[in-house]
Amino acid sequence: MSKASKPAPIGKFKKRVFSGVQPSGGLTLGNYLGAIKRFVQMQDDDFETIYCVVDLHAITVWQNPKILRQNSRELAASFIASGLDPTKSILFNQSAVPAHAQLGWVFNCVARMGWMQRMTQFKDKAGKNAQNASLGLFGYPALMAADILAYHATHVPVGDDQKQHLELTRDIAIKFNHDYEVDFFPITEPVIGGPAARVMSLRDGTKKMSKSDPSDLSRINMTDNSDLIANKIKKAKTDQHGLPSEPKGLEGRAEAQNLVSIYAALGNESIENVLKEIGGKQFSEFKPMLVERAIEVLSPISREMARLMQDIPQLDKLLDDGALKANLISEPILQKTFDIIGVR
Ligand code: AQP
Repeated sequence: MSKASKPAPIGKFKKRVFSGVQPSGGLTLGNYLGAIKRFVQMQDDDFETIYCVVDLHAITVWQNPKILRQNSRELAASFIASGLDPTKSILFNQSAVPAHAQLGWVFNCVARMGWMQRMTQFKDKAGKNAQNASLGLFGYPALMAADILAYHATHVPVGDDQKQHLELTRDIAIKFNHDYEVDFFPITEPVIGGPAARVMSLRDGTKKMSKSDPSDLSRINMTDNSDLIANKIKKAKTDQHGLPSEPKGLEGRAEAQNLVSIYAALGNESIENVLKEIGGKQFSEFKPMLVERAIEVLSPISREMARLMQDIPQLDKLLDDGALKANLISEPILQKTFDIIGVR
């Protein structure tokens, strides 16, 4: 460590979790199993937990303002309905805490073009029309690094699709610390794993389940009622083989692998255990079991979401209180960053 970093009280990293979800549409089962369910588990471990509705990320693709506001509230409601406790975790809107955008700019100046050009999510989302994509979509990972590092977060629970962005967050922290000869930003640990780290589309087992997929049949939304859930699972793509008794039998069978992984994650079981139970069954027998389990887990969450959405002022207050707390942590880290880089 160099002299520039000498006794910096906020340079001692405590175990702190940060993660966020975009209010870019209704939440999917992929968001729930890959991220939110684990957000809730981590708030009961030995961590300070900070969770964010990342609305500034959502506008990297055009959003209808009225719908964006509605989606942000619905997302906050779904966090709480899934078990996130605002007395244990900090929950807020990204745009309500200025440090995100301000540190995001600093990191735009740390990250390299070559790093950004390697990001597969940009390539997937911009598609063939990359020249027409927003600059924000290209710079998304630098803002994500700011979201995390504005809190000196040490652990970030995310789905497998975000792994590359988290590696970039680590690269940004390392380059910043190196360029300014400090030991200021932590090198964040991704928390990825479990049977549903990447939930796939119900229509194509090689594609991620996503809120923005044009086909509603490709995903289970957290607000789907029991009939819709049953119908989507009934129509989910499968193959002509029965279910194996061991994980090896799922190799090369993307759709079967996906449905079994979802079943395991919903029941907090391992894939091995599930296959001991369902091995030898046909999809016609297994799908009703999956429907029953999905409804059992999702129905209470969607009911609670609907109840929370009845009281918007209360929800808004909760988010505002969260933003005040988030600001108390991130503002001193931003000010110290400005001090290190020689502005203000
Ligand atoms: N299919 C998935 N399986 C497991 N985890 C997933 N996540 C998203 N999809 C899956 C995780 O959910 C968290 C929030 O993601 P996000 O909304 O911020 O962005 P995303 O990854 O781009 O999610 P979507 O649903 O695909 O949104 P759109 O369609 O708007 O781009 C992250 O931790 C993510 O890993």
